[in-house]
Amino acid sequence: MDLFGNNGIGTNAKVKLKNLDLPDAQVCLYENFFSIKEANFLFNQLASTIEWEQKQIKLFGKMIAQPRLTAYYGDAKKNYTYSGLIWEAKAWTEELLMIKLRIEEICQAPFTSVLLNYYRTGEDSMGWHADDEKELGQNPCIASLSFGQTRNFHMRHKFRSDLAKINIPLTNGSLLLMSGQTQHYWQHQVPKSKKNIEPRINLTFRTIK
Ligand SMILES: O=C(O)CCC(=O)C(=O)O
Ligand SMILES: [Mn+2]
Repeated sequence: MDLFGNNGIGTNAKVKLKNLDLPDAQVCLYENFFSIKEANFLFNQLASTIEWEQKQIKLFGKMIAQPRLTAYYGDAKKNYTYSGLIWEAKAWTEELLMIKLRIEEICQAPFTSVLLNYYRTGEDSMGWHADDEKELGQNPCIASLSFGQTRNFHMRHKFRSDLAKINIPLTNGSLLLMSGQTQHYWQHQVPKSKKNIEPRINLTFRTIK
């Protein structure tokens, strides 16, 4: 499939931007950043070509398997420490580089790496956290792409209990951008779902300083 837009598909010109008006944050959502056809194609490519692993992490002194599969790709030597794990970047694949170029068209951020998550069923999840590791710099721009099953993405303010939790359903082909002070003031999670649901792949592009 031509994902660079030479046939009229694949350009970002018609992508609709929704600015989420959250205090102390800069968050915007591009629904259908990739068309459904492109997103389905990319889901299958990523599911079969990425070297997925289930890592063990230490939680409250005990080693447990992360409730999802993960992978980390990027520029050479742009390693990342996350959940107590040191991630060594695997070399960019063709699809990941193409996706990176499409995102950089609108983000003006030179992404160095991507963290990938594969949620196999509704049992797979990611707990509350902020993407605030020091190697991401002061106010990181995180570009989060979703393929496959829609999953709920929750956000909560770290300090203001008067603000309700936000739910953003992340659909197939959507792009969520978090930048500015978002990671200082807000946490996010992908909760488990009791429904019998299909898999989802999420890519978060990051810039390691
Ligand atoms: O799967 C998602 O939408 C969130 C992923 C995430 O927060 C992360 O990789 O840090
Ligand atoms: Mn995150």
